Amino acid sequence: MLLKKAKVLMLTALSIAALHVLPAGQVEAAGGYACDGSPGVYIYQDGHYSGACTRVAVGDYADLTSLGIPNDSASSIKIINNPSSGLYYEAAVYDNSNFQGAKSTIRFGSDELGQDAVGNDRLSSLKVRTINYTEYTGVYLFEHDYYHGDWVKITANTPDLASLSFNDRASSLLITRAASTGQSQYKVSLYEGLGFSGRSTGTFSGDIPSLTASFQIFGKSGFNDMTSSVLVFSN
Ligand SMILES: [Ca+2]
Ligand SMILES: [Ca+2]
Ligand SMILES: [Ca+2]
Repeated sequence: MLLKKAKVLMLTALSIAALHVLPAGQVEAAGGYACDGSPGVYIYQDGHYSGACTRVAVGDYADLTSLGIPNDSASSIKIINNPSSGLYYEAAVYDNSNFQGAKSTIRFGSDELGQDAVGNDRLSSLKVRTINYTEYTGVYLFEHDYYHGDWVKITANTPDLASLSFNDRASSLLITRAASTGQSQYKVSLYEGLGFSGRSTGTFSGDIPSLTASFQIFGKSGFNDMTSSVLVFSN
């Protein structure tokens, strides 16, 4: 009897796992799923990807509670992409229901939502979508350290960041990596002045979690909130 029960349980577990191996072209139904490592957006109740977790599939969710997630409880978000299928996930998260109020757009996860516009324990609605490789790849400049806050993506030389409303705002920087090799796809030089003038960080190809800490050769605040133009080279 016990053995039979165990067998049934095992078969159930197998069929649940099989659900996530979708035939090519078939899209997973919108909704909340177990945090099983499948691609998608993972919403955690606590910071640093801990506490109760729900994986959210592509869809618009005007009220977070429809996913079984308590309102105003989310503290971190992890993104798991599916590079072999060319699918990258983006979560637009809102303070209020019906996609209203403070908004953060997250492509690389947030270990502390309190560092982003939406805030800690504020999340009430969200939209999850996939973006393709072209939309995903680039050099991302972030408003705050450790890839938090507003961001802009650039893929070409940018002589005036004010054109992207990002003059003297960058505090961290992330460069996407090729799915096949894991290598950074771009090299970057940041400049203090417009049109690639003034002091420069020199050329680098790695992520910079803190422009303050990484470039203290320029003084106490490093290269924080100083960047006005950027040269971008293919790597
Ligand atoms: Ca929380
Ligand atoms: Ca809220
Ligand atoms: Ca900043």
